[in-house]
Amino acid sequence: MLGVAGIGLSACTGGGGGSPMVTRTVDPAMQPQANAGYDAWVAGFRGRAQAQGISQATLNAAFRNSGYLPGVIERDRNQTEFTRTLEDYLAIAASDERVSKGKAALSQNSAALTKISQQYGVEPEVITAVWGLESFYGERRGDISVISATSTLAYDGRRGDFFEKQLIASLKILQNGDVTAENMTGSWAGAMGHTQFIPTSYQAYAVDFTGDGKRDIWSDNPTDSLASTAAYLSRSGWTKGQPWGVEVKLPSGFNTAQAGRSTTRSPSEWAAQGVRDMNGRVVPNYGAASILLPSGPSGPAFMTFRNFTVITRYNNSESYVIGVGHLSDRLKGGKPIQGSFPPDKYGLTIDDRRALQRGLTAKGFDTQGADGVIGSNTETAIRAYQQSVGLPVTGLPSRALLASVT
Ligand SMILES: [Ca+2]
Repeated sequence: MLGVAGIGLSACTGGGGGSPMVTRTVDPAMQPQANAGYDAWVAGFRGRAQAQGISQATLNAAFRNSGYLPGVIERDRNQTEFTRTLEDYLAIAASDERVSKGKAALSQNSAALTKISQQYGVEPEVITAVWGLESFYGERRGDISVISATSTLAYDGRRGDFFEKQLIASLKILQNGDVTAENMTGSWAGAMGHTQFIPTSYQAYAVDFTGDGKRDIWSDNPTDSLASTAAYLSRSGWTKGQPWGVEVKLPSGFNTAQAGRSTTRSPSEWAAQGVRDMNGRVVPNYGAASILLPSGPSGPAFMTFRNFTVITRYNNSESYVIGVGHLSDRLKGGKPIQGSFPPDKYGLTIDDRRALQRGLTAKGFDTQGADGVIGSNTETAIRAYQQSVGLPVTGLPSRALLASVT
């Protein structure tokens, strides 16, 4: 969250299948390794930490089993800035599996979620949707030492100031007794627990909802995490009972220059231009609204409201916000997105891509599922297939490839 890659949708997705990621890190690059430069940096850092109120004892406990993680630097360097299309993102964010697991999670935690919702004024489905996107309902919380990860990134320096702040916040959390250094684990970038709070967000928003005196977002019990997420959304201005947005139909000839978050009008002004919901009705007045066309004028259209902006405080990615919003709608029993997405850059629709994945798999080149998202598993299968039939090995989908496997 907050622009730091968590382990939710930013990793272990794509390429079909919903097999849960292994939760135990076996990668040796994610085990502390000797590094003299890092050690010297930590020695200097200890003084700065003490000046900010961190005790010698806390520092000793924190760094006893922590160290430099080369794998963290690797992940930081290899963050490809390619952005998934909204269609691919939603295929993952609101996959059948994520929706059905979310419904199960809602019912398993209904007592806690009801109380949390009453206290903070955020719908259970919205809290659960954040949980689903951030950690697949707790399955992918991350098991990397937060002290190791944040100190490695602070030492590395590419975003040194940011991660030194996260490291200081982590040490304050330890000093406060909320968790031990061994149990303070998270993603490679230091996002922790069921809803992937970075340490400074934890400091600002985490709450103890179970009443045991600890704000415990790390344990299997998600209650404190879910309440902390609700507290965060509430403090960011969430309005219960209002949608994040609704899918709409635009009239032909709609001036798409009005699309985008910077233009807001009342729903009645949009209605006067002919904008309707997917049932042909005027959208109720939920306050100032924008029209978003994330996949261009031929893709689905959304009318978004203030709650959309609230979710951006959690993660300022339009796809993320629509993902949370749409997943929460699905958990409430809502329909999939009804508008059709334009074909991808290869001229393939999601149905074409699914047919391609099924065709490859049937021929013995397993794409690990047929979700219509071309990820590394599908690319590997394409390469192997191309090689086997003597085609140029590109790993890229195409209409010709689809025709040859179906
Ligand atoms: Ca607690």
